[in-house]
Amino acid sequence: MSFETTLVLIKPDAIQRNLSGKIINRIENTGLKIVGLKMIKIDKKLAKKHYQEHQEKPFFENLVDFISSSPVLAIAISGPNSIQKIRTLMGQTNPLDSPPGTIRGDYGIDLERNLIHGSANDSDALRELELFFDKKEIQNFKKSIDEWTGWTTEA
Ligand code: IDP
Ligand code: MG
Repeated sequence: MSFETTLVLIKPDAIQRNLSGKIINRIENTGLKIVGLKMIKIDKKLAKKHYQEHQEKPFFENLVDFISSSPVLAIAISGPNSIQKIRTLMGQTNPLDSPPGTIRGDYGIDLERNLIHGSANDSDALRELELFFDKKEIQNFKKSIDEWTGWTTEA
């Protein structure tokens, strides 16, 4: 088990469709812990940095335009294996390939408007968290239910 912090973005489509509460509820239900949260309007410069791995892709311009089109919620989420757990909760990149029970499977039909971003791996998580949060904006705190969810820090 690895103790990790990951970055989630609740994308513009989810905010516009009033789905952010439902998505946050699913994240909280897992036992993972929200340790940072803010609403921001991503500018083009930040969007390009965040999606730098896709800069050669044909959909890059659309992706940058979409993520900066309307506010998002940036959320830092900590806990055991949080990177993989969030990816599992999200479903596949294309909502069509995402089974019911996943966020993209339940709420999406469009590859571009797929509601949520989650960091893909350790190095992406570190890089993306730094783009969206100052260290002082991350709250490391205990909850009394931690022992019941298996939320433990590694020694
Ligand atoms: P991920 O969000 O599941 O990690 P990535 O491959 O990192 O998926 O792609 C980033 C985002 O770019 C996706 O969430 C999706 O909105 C968009 N995207 C990915 N592939 C395509 C495509 O082939 N056409 C249009 N948009 C795409
Ligand atoms: Mg990705």
